[in-house]
This record gives sequence, C-alpha cells and structure tokens, in this order.
Amino acid sequence: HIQGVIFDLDGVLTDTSEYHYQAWQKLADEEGIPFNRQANEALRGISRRASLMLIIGNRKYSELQIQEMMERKNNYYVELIENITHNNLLPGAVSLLDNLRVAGLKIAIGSASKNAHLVIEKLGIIDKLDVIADGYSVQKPKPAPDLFLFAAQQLGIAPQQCVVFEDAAAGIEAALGAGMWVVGMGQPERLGNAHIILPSLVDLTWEKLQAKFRD
Ligand code: B16
Ligand code: MG
Repeated sequence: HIQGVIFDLDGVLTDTSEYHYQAWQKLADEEGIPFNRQANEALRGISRRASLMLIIGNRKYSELQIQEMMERKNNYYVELIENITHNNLLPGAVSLLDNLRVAGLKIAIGSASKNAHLVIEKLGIIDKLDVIADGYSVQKPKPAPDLFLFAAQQLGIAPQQCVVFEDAAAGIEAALGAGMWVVGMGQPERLGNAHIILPSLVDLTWEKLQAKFRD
C-alpha cells in the first residue's frame, strides 16, 4: 500500500507556472520568435533547456547563445518569483500536506526546477516536507523516471508504494515509468494516462484519495 506521496511543484502546489510562461514570453518577444500561452502548454513540466529547444524550433543558435538565453529567461523568472508568498500556494495544498503528515505518510517534492528550493522557501512549506528532489538531483529530466525514483529512494520507500501528483504530460510519463501511482491535476486532455484525475486539491484528504484508488 501507499506510504509516500511525491508532489510536483509548479502547477500542483503553486501557481508559479504562470511566471515560467511570462519569462519565456518575454524572451521569445526579445528574440522575435512567435510564442503564446497556447504554445506554452507544451513546456509544462519540462526542463529549462528542453523548453528553450521547443521555443526556438529549427532556428539556428550557437551553444553560447542557448546558454545566454537560458540564463536570461531564468533571471526574468527569478525576478518574477521574488515576491511570492504562501498566498501563491494553490487552494487545498497546505491542508492536504498537513493531513498526509498526520496520516503518517512521507512527503517529497519531485520538481524539474532548479529554483525549487527558493520557491519552497518563499511558500513557507519546507517544514511540511521530508525530501526535496529538484532540477539538480538527477541528470535525465522528466519524462525520464529518474527524478521520481530518486525521490522515492531518498524517502526510503519502494516506487510501487508511492503516489505522484502531476500537472504535466512529461511528469505523468515519468511517474508511470517509475512504476508509481499517478494523480493528474487539471485538464484531462493533458493528463492522458494518470490513474486518477482531479480538478484541484481542495478538500482532498488521505482518506478520500484512498477511496478513489479503490474505485
Ligand atoms: P527551472 P515542475 C518545472 O517545474 C516547470 O513546470 C517547468 O515550466 C520548468 O521549465 C522546469 O521546472 C525547469 O525549471 O528553469 O526553474 O529549472 O513542474 O517540475 O515543478
Ligand atoms: Mg508541474
């Protein structure tokens, strides 16, 4: 049975996905590359480099220019998240974290972001987490299962006893590849193969989640 819960960060516990979008939009505008909110959907949950590659498509840039653009985007992002607080937690997130802890589950973050620590600190939830796996934890980014396997290993729990909350197709693929249970958050179109799909974390408890897995 399930002993560990691994949360994606952007788009699951917090609304910072909007700031990733705004930072990419600014970079794309400066480079004269067409980009919009809809194109940004494809970048959900994927690494900084993979995101940039999708944005530039077959335009030719040197490795040096690519590095510079990744850094520029990140500077915009870090600027945008400067003022985030616990108000940027998505509805239901804190009560679920507290409920899971009381129920005796171990809790990890499994985020592709290299800014995950900074974001977690600003959200004020560090004390509610047992493990933080982030963009520095493994070499191969989502959709490879490595990040979630690393998180489970750090928790000391077998992958089959972990459930992952994800909002992105790449993350769901990663979690399924790791042999974990998967809860997809948000729009069903992008959540394909998740075992369960939920619109939000509001009013969710460990008890209710277990009941959903039994259905
Ligand atoms: P960074 P998650 C992901 O975080 C974001 O969803 C994605 O938009 C971003 O490109 C990626 O982190 C890398 O972030 O540039 O800060 O290292 O959803 O896995 O928590
Ligand atoms: Mg995400």
